[in-house]
Amino acid sequence: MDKVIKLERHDMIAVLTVNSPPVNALSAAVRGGILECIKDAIVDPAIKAIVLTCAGRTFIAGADITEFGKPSKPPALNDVLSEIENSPMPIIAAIHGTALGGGLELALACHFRVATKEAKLGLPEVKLGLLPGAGGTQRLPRAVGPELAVKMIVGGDPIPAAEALKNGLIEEIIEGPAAGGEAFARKVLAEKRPLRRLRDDESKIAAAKADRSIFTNAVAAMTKKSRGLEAPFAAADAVGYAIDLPFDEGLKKEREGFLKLLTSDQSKAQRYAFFAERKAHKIAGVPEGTKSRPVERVAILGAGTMGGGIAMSFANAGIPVTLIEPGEEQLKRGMGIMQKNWEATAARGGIPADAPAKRMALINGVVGIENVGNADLVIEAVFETMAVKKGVFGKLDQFAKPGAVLASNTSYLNIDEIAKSTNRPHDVLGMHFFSPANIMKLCEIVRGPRTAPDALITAVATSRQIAKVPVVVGLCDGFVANRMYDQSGKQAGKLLFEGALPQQVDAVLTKFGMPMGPFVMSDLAGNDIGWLSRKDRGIKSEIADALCEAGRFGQKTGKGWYRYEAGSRTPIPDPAVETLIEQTLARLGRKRRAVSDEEILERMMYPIINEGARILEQGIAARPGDIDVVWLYGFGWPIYRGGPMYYADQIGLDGVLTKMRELQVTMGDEFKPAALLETLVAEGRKFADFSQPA
Ligand code: 3H9
Repeated sequence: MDKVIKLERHDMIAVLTVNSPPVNALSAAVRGGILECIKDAIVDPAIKAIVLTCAGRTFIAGADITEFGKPSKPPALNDVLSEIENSPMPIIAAIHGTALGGGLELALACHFRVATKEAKLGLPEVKLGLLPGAGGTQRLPRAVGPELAVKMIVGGDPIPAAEALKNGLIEEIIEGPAAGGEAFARKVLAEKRPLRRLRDDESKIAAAKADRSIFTNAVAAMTKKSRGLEAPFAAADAVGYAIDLPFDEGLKKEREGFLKLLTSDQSKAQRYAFFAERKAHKIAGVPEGTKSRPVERVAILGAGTMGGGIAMSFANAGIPVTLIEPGEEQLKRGMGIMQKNWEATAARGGIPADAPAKRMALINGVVGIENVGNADLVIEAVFETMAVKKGVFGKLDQFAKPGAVLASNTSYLNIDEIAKSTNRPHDVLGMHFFSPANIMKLCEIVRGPRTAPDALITAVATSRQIAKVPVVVGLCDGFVANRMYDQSGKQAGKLLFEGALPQQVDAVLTKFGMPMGPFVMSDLAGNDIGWLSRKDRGIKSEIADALCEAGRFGQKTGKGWYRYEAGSRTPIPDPAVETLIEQTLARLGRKRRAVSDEEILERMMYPIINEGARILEQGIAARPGDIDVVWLYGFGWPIYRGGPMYYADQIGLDGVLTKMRELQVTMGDEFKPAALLETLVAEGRKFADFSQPA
């Protein structure tokens, strides 16, 4: 206990410090230690107040998630909290870093809370498919009122200390946690402040008791984007108990809701995703002690959709950008689009009114590649052909400063081939952003055979700095994301030849939880892009070609696989598309058949999983979890299904293999099972058991 909890007596103040790196999570040892120290301090006649604080980078960041799913060890967190709340002397939580989940719940059981300026406070349990299980849903509404409580509990995002102060969640902003907490404790004693037990304070929920719409409106606003998820709705119900029931009954109902979610498939998947994202930070083949190169300024080549979005991501994080185009006109257009984008976000209240000007000021738009000289990282986002890329990298070799990391945003091309056009292939790698690049969080960091480890971790660290989720991948056509996505894209096209309609395929995928189906996505991106590329490569796809020949390029032409009302982005199924499909099939002498939703789902998902297995087999991705992170953040895979590899484990690899074999017989070798899939099934293992050979 003395290792994780330290109790110091500063005359009449007991300072209790939790020291359990990395994030002071509430493991059994921490819970037990806090309980024992609090009991010790309370019975000490010299002690008049207790300050509860933490060492290291943060206040308690929540329950210890690694303990979930294992037999529970005493003491229960709720018992620790009721000892704190019922203490006869004031207990003050002195917060720095992040007080999250059980950490904030513990602070809410204290009589007073103070926090440093940069601290954040939140109940993010919904992001793990849970609801706060230690009184958070009952005490937070009593502290800040039901509207903000719903926002924090159902949305899961933390609030900064200033907002916490404004809303009565903390009493004061302090300089440092230990000294500030102690000074505040002395003030409480000097002023003889009465102990504030939130459980007994109903002043902030009184209005919602009289008019429940205050609560229900807040819930309706927060659950709008929670399609398919269980936790936000259960969490909202739990906040409702705070309004409708006496405290102890509410606490009991909260606990029931928490335990139900704890064993749910959704929460298991969400907790898996949490750890998968963190494991993806661990990169093999980087010698211990390798340091990331400093990145103070970046240059981006190309102010088109991708380049502009990437530049916005850097400016959003406060990093200055030199944005380069070969001509004035394209540059002006690119800069104008960024400005408009930010202004639209500011108009919606998403960023402060002065943010667009401040962010634009960080972007220096210039003409000419020779201007890359002062950048520590150069990201090329120019036209996607090898010849163009090689030309650009050849010039970069001439103008970029020594030691600059040279990244290509290519989504398919061979990074090593691109690197050959420089005399510094060790500085070259891929940083593949996803469209729209200012929104999508994934960044595939493509490692070539000659990429230097420090260049690699520089790209990883920099992408984290701009709030992206980096995943290191190896070299192959399309890397992880597009290589897998193309498998389902191919099937989507083929399903039309057999009788499915675009709206049926899309509906199956959105029901599964994907944000949109492939045909809505294609309408959004522009159907002509694929058409032009097919023409270029001499490839035919009769239905998609007929669609484009009819001028149905997608949203931009008001019709594509769907039709769109003027000014609307809502896809409306169009009988004209069904006719077009039927005519094309008749011309090809093919007959439509009924295709079941089940068949659609299997044919869209299993080839993805199979390709994922090949990617692992070939060492292109280090772990199945890395592939899942790619799908979660690159394509909006529903987090409550973990990712395609996790999903495959849940439905059973033997079932996937059997179906792939069946489809191979009827449809051909595109359904040939991956060797790794065969091996895992033969050995009775799952993707979760897979690790790359050392
Ligand atoms: C809860 O509290 C339930 C209660 O209501 C009811 C209970 C009855 N447990 O993210 P990082 C590890 S639910 C165990 O890279 P950062 C993490 O795996 C919980 N481990 O750092 C990583 O390990 P490794 C509610 C945890 O600075 C290391 O710490 N709380 C936990 O970017 C560093 O993590 C949450 O949901 C944990 N709770 O971000 C908060 N948290 O080095 C979850 C982290 O071996 N945590 N680890 O890979 C976070 O959001 C971020 O970790 C935090 C730090 C913002 C704290």
